Amino acid sequence: MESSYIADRTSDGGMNRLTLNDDDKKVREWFIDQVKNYGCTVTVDKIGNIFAIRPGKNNALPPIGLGSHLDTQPAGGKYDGIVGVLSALEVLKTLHDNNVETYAPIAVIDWTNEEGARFSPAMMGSGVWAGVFTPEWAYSRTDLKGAKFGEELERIGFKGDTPVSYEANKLSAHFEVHIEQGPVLQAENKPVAVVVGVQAMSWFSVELRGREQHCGTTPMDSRADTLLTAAQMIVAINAVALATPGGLASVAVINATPQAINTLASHVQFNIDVRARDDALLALLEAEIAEKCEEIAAAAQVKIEVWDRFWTSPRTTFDETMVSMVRQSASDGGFAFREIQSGAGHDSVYTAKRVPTAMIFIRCKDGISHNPAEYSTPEDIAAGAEVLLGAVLRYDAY
Ligand code: HGY
Ligand code: MN
Ligand code: MN
Ligand code: MN
Repeated sequence: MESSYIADRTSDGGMNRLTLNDDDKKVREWFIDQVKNYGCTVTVDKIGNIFAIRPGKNNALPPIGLGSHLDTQPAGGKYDGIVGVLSALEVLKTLHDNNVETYAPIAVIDWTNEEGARFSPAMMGSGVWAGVFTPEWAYSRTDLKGAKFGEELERIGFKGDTPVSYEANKLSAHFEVHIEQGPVLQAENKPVAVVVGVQAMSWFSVELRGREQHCGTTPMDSRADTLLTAAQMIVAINAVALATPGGLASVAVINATPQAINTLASHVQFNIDVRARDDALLALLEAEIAEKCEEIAAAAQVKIEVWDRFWTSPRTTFDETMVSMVRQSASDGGFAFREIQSGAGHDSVYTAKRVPTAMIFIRCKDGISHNPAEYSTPEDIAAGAEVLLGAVLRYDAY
């Protein structure tokens, strides 16, 4: 896991390799160095997606894509995304070391900004490639310090010259290995899962406007207390999701001004992450959360100035032929496995909009992820890479 040392390590061993920071630049350069050992040509597109292409017998065919991401959360783990790229590198190495010439070329891909933790939304690089976002919109996104995505991409030297689109960088299919980021495989004592799809999800930005008032002189019954209102909304959002089986809702970012200990907040911004097993349930959750928050604001003389669902991703179902190749590869490899729908978003959500796609999950300890304690055993990582190789060879022969 040499790549995990290319990062600002947090005190508890976490990884801070936020997209487009200096460590992301270094790990991209490390990745390009690695793939050169396996006879790959490298192209970087205009959103920084890196395609390392190993030629096959018939290079007129679009490559079989093996992708994931190298960016992390601010206090992330060493496996989320990284295992997918390293497993793909392992497949390249195995083909190279055994002089296997595939029929189609193989592309190992580092998708830009999968996490969406610094510049939202998530899965941005694969989303632009799939035609879901425009490059200009992506370039305009800013982080909490006001840095612009497009300027950061140029600063680290990874604003490539290849147009960023499926048409300019065709793939014939896409496989992705990823840690499960949940507890199911450990509970069932299985090393791998065949991922059949990804749940629906939306991200919101909410802004509330109250009144700055003196904490010491304003009577408790005549306040327009924005931070209190936000807190009541956060409790209500949690209650709606708790009461909705198959639904999840979280608030993990909040900003209040003026941040003076003796002045009631006049403005609060917070984000909501809503997820559900299907689109109908997501819509129901979104409507109920909005209704509850409107009631709370009305009772508090606080105005909801912004209620912006700035990103939504419908439920994704992966291609059955691809899923069956992963299933067959896991079974031929003698691995105990199960099928699963992913709770987390992945670049495969967007590649699935353009090409047949499937994913392989590997077990992770206690289901922990987006946390320094994230861990998968070398045996399970090897199992994931072996299932990936088997699926790729099946697809190549198909
Ligand atoms: O948000 C997600 O599910 C992923 O980590 N981008
Ligand atoms: Mn990931
Ligand atoms: Mn993640
Ligand atoms: Mn993800």
